[in-house]
Amino acid sequence: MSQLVTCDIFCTVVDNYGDIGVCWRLAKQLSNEHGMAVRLWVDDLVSLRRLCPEINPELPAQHSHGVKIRHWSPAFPETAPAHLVIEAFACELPQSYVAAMAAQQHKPVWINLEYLSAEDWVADCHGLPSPHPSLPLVKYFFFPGFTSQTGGLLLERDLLARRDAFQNDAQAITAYWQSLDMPPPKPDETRVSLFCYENPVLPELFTAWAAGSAPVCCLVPEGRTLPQVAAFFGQTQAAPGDAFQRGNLEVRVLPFVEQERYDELLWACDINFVRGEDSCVRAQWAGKPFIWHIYRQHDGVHMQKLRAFMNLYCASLPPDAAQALHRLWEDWNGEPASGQAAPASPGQAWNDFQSHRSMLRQHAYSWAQQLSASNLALKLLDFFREVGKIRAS
Ligand code: TRH
Repeated sequence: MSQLVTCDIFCTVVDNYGDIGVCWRLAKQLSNEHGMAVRLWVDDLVSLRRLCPEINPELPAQHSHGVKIRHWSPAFPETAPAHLVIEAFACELPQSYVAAMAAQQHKPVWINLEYLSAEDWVADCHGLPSPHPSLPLVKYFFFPGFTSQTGGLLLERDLLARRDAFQNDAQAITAYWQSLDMPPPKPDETRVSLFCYENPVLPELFTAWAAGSAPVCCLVPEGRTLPQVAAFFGQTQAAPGDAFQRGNLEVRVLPFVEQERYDELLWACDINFVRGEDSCVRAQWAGKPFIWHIYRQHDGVHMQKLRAFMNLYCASLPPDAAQALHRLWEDWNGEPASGQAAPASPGQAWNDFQSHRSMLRQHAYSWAQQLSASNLALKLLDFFREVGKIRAS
């Protein structure tokens, strides 16, 4: 791009780290890979600091990783709007900023970046315009997704090459385990990362691992799951650095790492349990089998979302491997697999899943290759140029 393109990303943190996780990743990518001048407005700098420890939550404005970060407080300053304005997850833009957008001769391209879903309707809604009811502005819905008819997924330019280099370098992997103060996996061990919400079936899975015939080493990043982990081992609390053993199960608690380092954990483990949105996408890029703990919604629509994704992900798998995966995912999310009366039982589902491991490993790798054709940042920039051209003509 010849002219310096400016971009404002607005993010409110609802809970957890997914909203800011996605915005932070996108902000870095637009700046570092596409040379845009990016400003990220976020209402909760403490959450951003978890992903990027150099952030100072006290500062109203600061720079990190090529991005200008502004604390989005209720008293919004007078601000010249950017060329590209991204409202993440339908957070409401400050009125004064919207008025300033409307006053521009060349109106900014205004995008509402939506949550990720594999449901069919996403392709129909991706890119739809929504004219402002009273101002000369149009907002466009941009839906991330898994097919070419959607907005694609966040993927850094060099991510898959870095992943391959890491996964093919035994020394790098050993050094990684050493950096966590851990030995390399034993030959018959399954090493698992576990990032999830509070989950009533977690003790059952732990029990199955403890009683299993081969060792399982489970790495749990610091977070909401720790009280359950502690309770399983008869402790009152668990903290980073703690290690617990029962039967063939070893659980180690890890610190919550900087966002850029979380990928290595996913690349190094055999199987990853992930949650929400962003870690689920990262697990897919890792090219390893993964189990998704979906973010629960009150009206239960999360299970439709989960099943839509499962159907897409499993479409090219042999039926028995697909069934094993469906069962474990559904049981982990507290629902018995569709059409089955038995209660959710991830312990049993695990054994079946394990018997398809090598097939699921190959599938996970080729799935990542296939998905990489649909890159969100590139699609967003194409969309921005297209809309900009229509406006100018
Ligand atoms: O934190 P989440 O549960 O976020 C959720 C979802 O995004 C959900 O859709 C949304 O509605 C809700 O928030 C409000 O899970 P998610 O999306 O995986 O985000 C976690 C982020 O934390 C991700 O960017 C990866 C990052 N992370 C680290 O940086 N270091 C770590 O050690 C770990 C475990 C995660």
